[in-house]
Amino acid sequence: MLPLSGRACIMGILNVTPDSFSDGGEFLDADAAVEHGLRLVNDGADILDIGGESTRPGAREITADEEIARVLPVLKALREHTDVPVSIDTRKAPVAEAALDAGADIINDVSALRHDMGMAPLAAKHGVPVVLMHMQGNPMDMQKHPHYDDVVEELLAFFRRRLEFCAESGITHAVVDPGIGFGKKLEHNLAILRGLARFADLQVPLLVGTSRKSFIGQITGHPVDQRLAGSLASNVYAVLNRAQIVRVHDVREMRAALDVIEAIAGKEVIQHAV
Ligand code: HH2
Repeated sequence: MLPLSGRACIMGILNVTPDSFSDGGEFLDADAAVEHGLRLVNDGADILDIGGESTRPGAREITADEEIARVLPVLKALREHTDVPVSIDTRKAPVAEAALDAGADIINDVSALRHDMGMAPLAAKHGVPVVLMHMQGNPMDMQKHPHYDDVVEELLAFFRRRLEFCAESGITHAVVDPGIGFGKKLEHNLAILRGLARFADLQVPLLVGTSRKSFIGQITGHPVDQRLAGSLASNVYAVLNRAQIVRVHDVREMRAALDVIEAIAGKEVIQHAV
């Protein structure tokens, strides 16, 4: 189940990969990954999102076995130390299945269940929530020529179709995520963030992931290791425009930013914002 209580919820990113765009290689060692995951929980993460495959632009797809070998030891060890909900960030049903069997609670699929046809029946069988992220193209080619006539309208239409597919597949809990940076130019990312409140029409929780992404670098000129301020600003904007979950690397700082907003505007800020 999703830990949604009316407060904005923080999903802490735990990448067990050699090549993720901002923290690749930092937590490839299982002990370091577990230690980092527990630090994120201590810093205020409501969900831990564990991923074993980078989906940065141009990333090479790895095999399910490789991905399982990266994430499973970390997930199993984390389960012994914390009961914080864990989501598995994968497009592959065998990886999701191994993770669910090891105690994961949520599937985070950047292909919105389109990459592996085994994913929807698996999610339905386990009764777990699924994050449906929008991506135009695939990681290999998505940033080559992204094109939209009306990006927000096109994403809303996409999600209506995917939510229908979920209902037909027996999936009862879905979350939508516009997929910032996935087949989108700067102008598209900005239009999506500006139009976030319109995603409330879909009547399912909204997740947004801006953390350290390149659109922040395009705006500020800052390299990936200096995008904390831009990440916080964009996530605060998202929460004030109805995002219920923000997916971030810097949990401690995000928690503090949300605590301040809540102190000013009240805990129900996400329900009453804009
Ligand atoms: N972004 C990334 C990966 N997974 N999942 C969702 N639902 N939303 C996102 O915006 C999203 C995601 C990319 O970020 P990161 O995990 O830091 O990098 P990489 O894919 O290089 O591992």
